[in-house]
Amino acid sequence: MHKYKVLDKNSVVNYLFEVQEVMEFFGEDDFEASEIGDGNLNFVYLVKSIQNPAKALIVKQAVPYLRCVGEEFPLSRERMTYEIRALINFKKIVPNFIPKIYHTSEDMSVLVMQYLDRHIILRAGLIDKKTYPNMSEHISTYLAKTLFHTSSLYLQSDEKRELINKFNNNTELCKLTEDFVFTQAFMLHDTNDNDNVKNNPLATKVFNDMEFRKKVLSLKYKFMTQTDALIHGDLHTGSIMLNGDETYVIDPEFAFVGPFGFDIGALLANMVNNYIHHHIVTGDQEYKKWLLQTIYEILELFEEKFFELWDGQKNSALIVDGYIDDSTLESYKNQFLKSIIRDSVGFAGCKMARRVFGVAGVEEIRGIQDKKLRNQAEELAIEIAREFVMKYDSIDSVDEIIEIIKR
Ligand code: ADP
Ligand code: SR1
Ligand code: MG
Repeated sequence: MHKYKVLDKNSVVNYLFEVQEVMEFFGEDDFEASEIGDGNLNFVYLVKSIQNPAKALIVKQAVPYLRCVGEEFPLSRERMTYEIRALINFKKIVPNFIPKIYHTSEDMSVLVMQYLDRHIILRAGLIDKKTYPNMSEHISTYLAKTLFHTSSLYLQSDEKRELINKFNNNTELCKLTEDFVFTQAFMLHDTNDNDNVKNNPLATKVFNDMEFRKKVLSLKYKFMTQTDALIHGDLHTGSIMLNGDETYVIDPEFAFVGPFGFDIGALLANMVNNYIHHHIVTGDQEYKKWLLQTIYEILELFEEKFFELWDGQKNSALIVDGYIDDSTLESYKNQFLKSIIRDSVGFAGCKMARRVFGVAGVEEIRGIQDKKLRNQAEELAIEIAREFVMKYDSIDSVDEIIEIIKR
């Protein structure tokens, strides 16, 4: 049992001396740490053997504030407890897509995991126009399996409630999403990127768009009340590390039992933001085509795999075998899947739009140096995001989603 203290690159090494799994991993080797975190919330240390630098581990620690703002934005370190729990849960369901875990400590808000040394962050790969032939296959499996196996379509009633009890006090991070994704980015607020908001006609238009805001409320309400499945909660392209062969999902500290469509929507939003980047900045038609094809495949394969899992499950909290005849069940399932895709589109719209003026921008848009191009990218992001949000509840096919992006 450790009393919590914030680690640095020296004290993290001393901490690890007392962790048996880590000492076994490094054996006789000495090791040293450097801080490599680039996320908004936490500190991430790369710990390497001095004698054999290829041997390395990652140590992640949550501190009691928001890293990207500083100590003036307190945020309890309890978020690491949820990240640890989620990783353990997801590891059981999709072991190939979750890094190996060596050590966890809720007391120290520390997680020690496999160093993904041959993998890069998906966002960086997409900016760099890398293609990943296995990505849609892997991510659709990840989504279908994690969502299905943690839902009432698979679990029994008591198991589902137990899952909710374990995750749904992740209050602070859920509130961050309610604020940053569904609220503050669409109104004048001091957390926004206010240098960009001043005298900006697009910001004025967005902040006065009450029809849009009203529709966002319907999605925010779903986020706050729908307990469908254990979701990652922040599945943007910075939470995926991959190469041509392997795909890993990291950083599930926002996990809670929430709406089916939220993770799918997060990924869709960030893929579309990348598409916008290439449309405006690089103009690379081939790459844009690959992005659209990948988005299409992720959504189609997700539906296919989710159906398949459901077809194999005869008894669950929701449906007991024999309750409903086959053709009625089939049409119920079709309607159910359609509603997941619709919600995903709505959430994607909120998640795209929040990246334009809200607190946390994305490299693909906020990182554009040329002011004119950045404005064009922002306009297109808002246009697509708005269409997603306004039309989400009448979307009928994946083709329609692709058409909205292309236009
Ligand atoms: P935050 O919670 O602050 O967003 P992340 O979990 O996203 O932190 O990690 C920040 C960065 O650390 C990632 O973008 C990635 O570069 C690096 N990182 C995190 N986990 C690993 C890992 N297992 N292997 C290699 N790099 C990692
Ligand atoms: C200031 S925290 C902003 C964002 O970072 C995380 O990755 C989540 O997306 C959160 O909304
Ligand atoms: Mg992150």
